[in-house]
Amino acid sequence: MSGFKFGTRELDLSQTQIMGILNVTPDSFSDGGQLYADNVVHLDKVLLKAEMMVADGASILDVGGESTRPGAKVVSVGEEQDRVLPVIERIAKELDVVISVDTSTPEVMRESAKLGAGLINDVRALGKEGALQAVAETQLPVCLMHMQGNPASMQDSPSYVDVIDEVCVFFQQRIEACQGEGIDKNRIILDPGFGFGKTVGHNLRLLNNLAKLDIANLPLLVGTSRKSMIGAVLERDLEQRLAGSLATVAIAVMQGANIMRVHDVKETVDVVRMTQAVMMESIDK
Ligand code: 7PM
Repeated sequence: MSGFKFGTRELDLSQTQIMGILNVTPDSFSDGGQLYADNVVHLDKVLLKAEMMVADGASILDVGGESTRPGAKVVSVGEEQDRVLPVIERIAKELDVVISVDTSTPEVMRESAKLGAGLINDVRALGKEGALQAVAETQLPVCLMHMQGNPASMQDSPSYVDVIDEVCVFFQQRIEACQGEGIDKNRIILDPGFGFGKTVGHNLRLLNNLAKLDIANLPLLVGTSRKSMIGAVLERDLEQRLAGSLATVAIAVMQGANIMRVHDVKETVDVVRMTQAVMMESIDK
């Protein structure tokens, strides 16, 4: 699994890589509010935050312009492009990092690829019309995330016979859909989608059984940072979820997670290094 290609860059996924979250949305969740306010992207603030995350050890930055929070406002394609594309262009010019674009929109996928993105991260697993074809054209790798339902209603009444089985079946189906459009298996990363159409119980079960999601040896991406499952267990508000988030990082890394999508890069790097040292029984990397 070492030497996974992200466009022009390559990362060794035998060591867990850190993906820093750069939300360019008006959402206060995930501290996006400061980077995007009064309907404009504050490019210099975004770049400062991006630089900091890279200095702290992030090898991937995930740039997102559409909030997938339950009940969030629908964002037009034009608006999403205005939020995301300038950020990608600027980071690609100035930083040595893989740029991931958190989008479900074919036009945004195509334009992002032209500007230097190295990964398409789609919470809808290329379910939108034209998304499979767009990714096939870009030649970029893609993260396929599992979600039950759609962002507007996914948390109304999530229900599974067995959440692990159903996530695995979903992965198999989306992998086949990708292959049908000419997207090679070795370009695919899988993500169980914590919080996306799942109760706290479903999320805890998935995290405790992450190693069972090993499908065709494909890399796993995990995003639990500050999510409501942590708030529910610890009864903590958003800004009080760092320790809980870091606990989930150790648990995921122990089970072979290849990429951790997080807000708190510096702290996560330490937990990843410590966990890997235990797994290797050695202080060398
Ligand atoms: C509101 C609710 C704002 C939820 C933002 C979120 C994931 C992702 C997101 C994930 C992958 C967040 C989420 N979560 N992409 N995008 N995996 N691949 O917590 O878990 O940032 S958005």
